[in-house]
Amino acid sequence: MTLAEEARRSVLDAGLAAGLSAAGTCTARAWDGTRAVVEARRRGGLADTMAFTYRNPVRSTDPSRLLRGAATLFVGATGYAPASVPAPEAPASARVGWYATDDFYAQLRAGLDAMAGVLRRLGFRAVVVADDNGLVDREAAWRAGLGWYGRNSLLLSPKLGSWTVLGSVVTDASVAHVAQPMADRCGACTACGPACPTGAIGADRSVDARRCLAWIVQRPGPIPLDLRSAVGDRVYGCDECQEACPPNQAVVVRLSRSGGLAVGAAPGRWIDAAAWLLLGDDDLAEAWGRWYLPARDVGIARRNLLVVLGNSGAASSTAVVRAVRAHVDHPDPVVAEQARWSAERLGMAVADADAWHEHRRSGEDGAP
Ligand code: B12
Ligand code: SF4
Ligand code: SF4
Repeated sequence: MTLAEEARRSVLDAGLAAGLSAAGTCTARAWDGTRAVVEARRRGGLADTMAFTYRNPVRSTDPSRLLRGAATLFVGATGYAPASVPAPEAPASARVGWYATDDFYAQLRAGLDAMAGVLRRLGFRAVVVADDNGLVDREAAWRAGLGWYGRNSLLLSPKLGSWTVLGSVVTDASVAHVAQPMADRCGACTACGPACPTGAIGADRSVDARRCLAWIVQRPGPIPLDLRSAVGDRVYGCDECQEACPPNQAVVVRLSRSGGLAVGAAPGRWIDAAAWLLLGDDDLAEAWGRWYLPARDVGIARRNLLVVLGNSGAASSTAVVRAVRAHVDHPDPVVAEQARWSAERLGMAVADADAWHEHRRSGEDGAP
């Protein structure tokens, strides 16, 4: 059944009123070209050990796998452009990717749920999908005319930049409106490539996850030795290829002037890495909260916090030294090895750390 244009608009308006910054529609036919790209990236090793949309490319590029009789995607984007940039406070502050400084996905889901609600009230079926393994979100957004594919592979909207999280409602309602996918607007710009600290961006607009810090800090196991310095102060996410992007910078300037679209919750940008490391496992898992943590393994969080301390140069901070020392004999070998690397980088002799642990075991005060 076809949805009249007025009803299509009312669905989009419901999403915009409930948390979306932009919304549009496209047909729900399978994206064979996208499937071929996902498979080629996986074959070429660019997906590393990631599952996500790579687990089942046939499913993640065909909306009818999510809803039989799928006809249309109502696609939404929620903006999170950082309107202000707070300064770090702790001697070793760890930086959080802008997209994770607040729960922007909750806002996105609220908008998508609102669109799904209207569709269901009109008698249609509707399934919400956002940032899971079900669908390649960017392809839906591109086809719905919400933005163009930047050279850094991100979906860039003229109004919001790439500071967006994306999702869709798959429905069996048909619409007559045909969106025009947006043509490339990067033009001659190539700023994101050299801005990437690890050279992860390919000439074909691909990102090699094996070198992308956003994946390196999520991936289980030790952080590859040759990438540890490049991780710098990042504990979760990486924004370099977005911050270097001129259209993104223009969005930030516009927002900070207008005060509109308040986003980028300032307190979420930095965390005190040493203080978090000294938390017990349950408290650390709670502090990590909604951020992705494979198998809820809090050792990955400790590993990231330790690499940040190792890169901090803050060897004169008692809290930093104490936090590193407390992990050199950690039962998780990945954590212990990372702590030893960080101790060495800070100029703390590991033997010294061992001696400290001996003291601690024999009941003396553990403070350095
Ligand atoms: C796996 C994944 C990652 C991986 C790999 C990233 C990648 N580039 O593939 C890692 C962990 C590295 C990652 C990092 C980040 N991610 Co991520 N990630 C995903 C996930 C789960 C799947 C992406 C996917 O399927 N990739 C498969 C490949 C094939 O897709 P692709 O690179 O987009 O390929 C297309 C383009 O290359 C395009 N293309 C190529 N050449 C050409 C030429 C022309 C002319 C055209 C038109 C198109 C085109 O066609 C390809 C097929 O569609 C999605 C969520 C989802 N379910 O979709 C989020 C998602 C892509 N990530 C997101 C975010 C926010 C990030 C980070 C910014 C987070 C951060 N701050 O750390 C970084 C950015 C890194 C970067 N430069 O991409 C957002 C992106 C929003 C946006 N505006 O684009 C998404 C959509 C999550 C969401 N639902 O909001 N991510
Ligand atoms: S997120 Fe960081 S590491 Fe990944 S491609 Fe962008 S700049 Fe490079
Ligand atoms: S930095 Fe330039 S090339 Fe890269 S995505 Fe932004 S506009 Fe495109």
